[in-house]
Amino acid sequence: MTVSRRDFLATSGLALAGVTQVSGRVAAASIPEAPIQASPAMQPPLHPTSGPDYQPVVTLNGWTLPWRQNGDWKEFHLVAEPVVREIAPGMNAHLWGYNGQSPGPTIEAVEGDKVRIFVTNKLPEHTTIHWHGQRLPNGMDGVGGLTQPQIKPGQTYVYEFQLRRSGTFMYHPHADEMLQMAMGMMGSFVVHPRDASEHRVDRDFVFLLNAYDIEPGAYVPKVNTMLDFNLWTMNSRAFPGIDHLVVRKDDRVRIRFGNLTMTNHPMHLHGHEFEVTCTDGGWTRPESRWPEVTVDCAVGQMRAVEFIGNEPGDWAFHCHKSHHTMNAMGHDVKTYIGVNLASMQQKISKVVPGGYMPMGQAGGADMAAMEMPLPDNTLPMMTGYGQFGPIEMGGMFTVVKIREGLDRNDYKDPGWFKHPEGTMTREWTGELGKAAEAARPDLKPNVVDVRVVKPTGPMKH
Ligand SMILES: [Cu+2]
Repeated sequence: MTVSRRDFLATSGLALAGVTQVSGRVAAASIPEAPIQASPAMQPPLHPTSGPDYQPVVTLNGWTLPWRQNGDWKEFHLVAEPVVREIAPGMNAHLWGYNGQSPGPTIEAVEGDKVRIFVTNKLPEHTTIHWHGQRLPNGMDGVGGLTQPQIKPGQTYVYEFQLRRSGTFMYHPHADEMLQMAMGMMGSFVVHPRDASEHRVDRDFVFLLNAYDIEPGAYVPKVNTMLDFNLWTMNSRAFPGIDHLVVRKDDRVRIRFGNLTMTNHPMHLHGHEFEVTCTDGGWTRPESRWPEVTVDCAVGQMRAVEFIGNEPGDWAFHCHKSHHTMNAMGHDVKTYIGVNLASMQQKISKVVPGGYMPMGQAGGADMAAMEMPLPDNTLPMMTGYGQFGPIEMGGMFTVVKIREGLDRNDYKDPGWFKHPEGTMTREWTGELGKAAEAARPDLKPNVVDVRVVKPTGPMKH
């Protein structure tokens, strides 16, 4: 649901405050409406109603910014402002973003278009927007201090440039950049080829990889964290909150993603091989492509991968760093695999009042199914159920759902895959053979017994 800013403000009892200042040739009266998006759900693609045809992108848990045509110019209006973003059901984060969401809306236009983008700053500090990957006049590049003065709170600036290349781009602040990106300020920017037959696909998905450090029970990210983030997100959503990518069997699919975290993400697709067809530097030459099932996306890079979705099923699509498919967790938890916890628990319980419950003796899977009491506004470390039980994932994980018989541009969740007879793994209940049945004393786990000593005096360092 897209609501106009005026409607939203009216219903929420707020009023537009402050004077907007527009630099340049455009009078304040002619500023286009800045629509806002109240929902974190994927909005239907925005098909062009004028100009060249193209297959519009769908933004995971996001939306495309409506524009208006004003003479030669396609006009957009971004409002930088504090937002509340649902990271997944059960957890809201207090972020900064654009037009009601973090990330901001996807900007979508056509090669050769002249775009005029108004940027209104409703943050408590100054900002700018840098148009990552675009060829443009230097003064439109959005680097605060270097190519423009920062946009002060209450001011509106206007950026004007012609889109010289089609491809996959993004936008983000270049002012107090570390803090503003750690707070969620970013968005995708897709430029379609003028000739709709070039680089044509049937489904075109886009999202940004981002990360937050929000302590369990808190709402605001810690903005000075450098590496040890605890929420690894796709478009500020963590599994199981991330939209599934619904694909009609035999569709040509493009997935575009950019990385604005502080580390790289090897993005891995199950069941299909793909080719990297586009980066934020432009389309790759066909002779430079090779098949992959994982592609690393370094910090500040974008990758678009393409494949034919011809294997029906529920295919996992995720970052292959296993810590990035976890939600908030403590990283200094001891490893107890192989430790005799029953005896340790008994011994510790004697010295710790209130009892002690160790976990993880047989591994960590028990933690996915365990209902542990959590602080309010906290996601379980790994969660989300499939049709066969807990998926034991969090973070940067979602599912590509390939189905026969969908309509073109139908992105509705088709439910879980119904596996055809005889195509699923199953428990073997027949003969095991000697090797599997025989005991292997040489492989007996080396169980460690723990000695617990009650401290008797002040700790010495
Ligand atoms: Cu990752």
